[in-house]
Amino acid sequence: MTQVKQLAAVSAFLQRDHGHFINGLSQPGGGALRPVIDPATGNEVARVHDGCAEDVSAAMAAAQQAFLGSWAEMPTLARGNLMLKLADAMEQHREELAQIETLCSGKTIALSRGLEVDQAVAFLRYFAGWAGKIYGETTEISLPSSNGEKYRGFTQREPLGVVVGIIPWNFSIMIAIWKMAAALVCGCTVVLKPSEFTPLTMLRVAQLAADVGFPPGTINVLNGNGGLLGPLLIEHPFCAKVTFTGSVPTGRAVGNAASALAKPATLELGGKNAALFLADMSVSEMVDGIMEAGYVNQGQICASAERFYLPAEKMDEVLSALIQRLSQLKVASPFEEDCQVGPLANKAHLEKILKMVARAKEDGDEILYGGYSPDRPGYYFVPTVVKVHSEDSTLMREETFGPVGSFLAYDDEEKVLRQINNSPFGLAASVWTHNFNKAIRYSERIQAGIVWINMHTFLDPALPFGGIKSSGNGREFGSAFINDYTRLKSVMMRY
Ligand code: TXE
Repeated sequence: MTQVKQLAAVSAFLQRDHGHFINGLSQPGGGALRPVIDPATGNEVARVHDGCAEDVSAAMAAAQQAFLGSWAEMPTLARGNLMLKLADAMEQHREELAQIETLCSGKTIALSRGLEVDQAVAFLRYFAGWAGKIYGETTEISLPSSNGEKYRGFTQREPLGVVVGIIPWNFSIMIAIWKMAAALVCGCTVVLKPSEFTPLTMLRVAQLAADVGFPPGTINVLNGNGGLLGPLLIEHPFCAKVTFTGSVPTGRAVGNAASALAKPATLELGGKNAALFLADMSVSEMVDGIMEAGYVNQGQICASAERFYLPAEKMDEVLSALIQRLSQLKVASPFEEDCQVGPLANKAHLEKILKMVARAKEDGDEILYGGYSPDRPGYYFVPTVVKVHSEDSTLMREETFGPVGSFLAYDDEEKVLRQINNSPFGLAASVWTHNFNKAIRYSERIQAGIVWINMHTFLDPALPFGGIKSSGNGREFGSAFINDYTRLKSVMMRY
């Protein structure tokens, strides 16, 4: 089958001396070199210098200078236009960005193009459209004046300052763009810290941003060890806010570090998202829904479903049709155009999932399909179907962040709603049925930041996204992001 040919631009980019992008320039720095591993082969494809305290200071100083100077002085609409120009440049470099992403994350090339780059471009354009539309309010002053004088008050939204964006490896471009675009359109500047596993894509995007005219310091990228750089960035006096997507334990550490200094933090953490199928759905509709909800990008999407609740009378038929479907997926190099199952994103992640499957077996759950690494190089893992014996199974409570669907049969809809809500997490969920009355009522009762009806994992820039309970706080997208990246100033006058 057609193997994508590596672009000359990608080969040349990989050979460069990589590190950071600070103050409008690629700045490799002198830190230790960390290999970038292609998860499809286990081979090294590039090396990137780790950042240190001096690099943090340089990036934060550049971002602060731009925040107070060039970015603040630029008319709002001109900022939006620059964001649109960056979106155009990313579109022009779509294949190059997609290939770098696939090399670092193992995402299939089709998903890298269509989900990673195209979606990032769409979100960037959406946020650019907010330029000039971020308003305050005027208000009458409520208390009476004593000498006939009058008062008037108004509020205005002010940018917070330098935003530190900490990015995971599952969508190294798209999630970085969510955070960066929201910050920039509000008038903030950014220092982005990509995952150690996917350090390259945002270096390329930052260069494209400089090429289209973003002033030096508005977009900075700092690579290296999150445990070292994260606290240094958050505690830096110029850091006005942190926005994080990633695992629950790291998110808690980030939230604690920020709140200790009274700095706002937007935390988008994982979950154990549920998908509830009501009995009126046909077997093939259920299988389509399960594939959409649980197995896209090998389940490495924070909003993917991992807990599936199926009506008892249809469970076995659905699972055998699902296994049939999964067994037909093409496992291949993610650079093959028709690859449907690529590798997991990194070795540590594969090892974690293998351990969780071993634990499920100890819990007495039935691995009906998959659950192992196929015999080939790289970090491949066969999409897995597990029939769990109880809602207390580890697989019903802890996130695998992989293609591991856990299935529990139910015969009482009231009871299943209680089971769905009996989770420490609340990021996303879905209800699948032709009965719209029930769908709406159940969506109101399910405790999650977003509930889809007859769909799953579809994120739109116009609709706010974020979790409740241990899945985080703050909201991205829609108009809700404005609260997270601006502060309200009140002005009062006498006349
Ligand atoms: O995530 P981390 P990791 C889950 C997934 C995976 C597990 C671990 O199950 O197997 O998390 O992955 C930076 N202060 N998810 O270790 O640690 C780090 O450098 C500040 C789910 O990659 O959460 C990276 O840039 N930052 C998830 C980012 O945090 C720190 C997506 C995320 O890393 C830091 C990714 C610190 N002390 C993994 N320590 C989702 N739900 O979207 C690390 N970092």
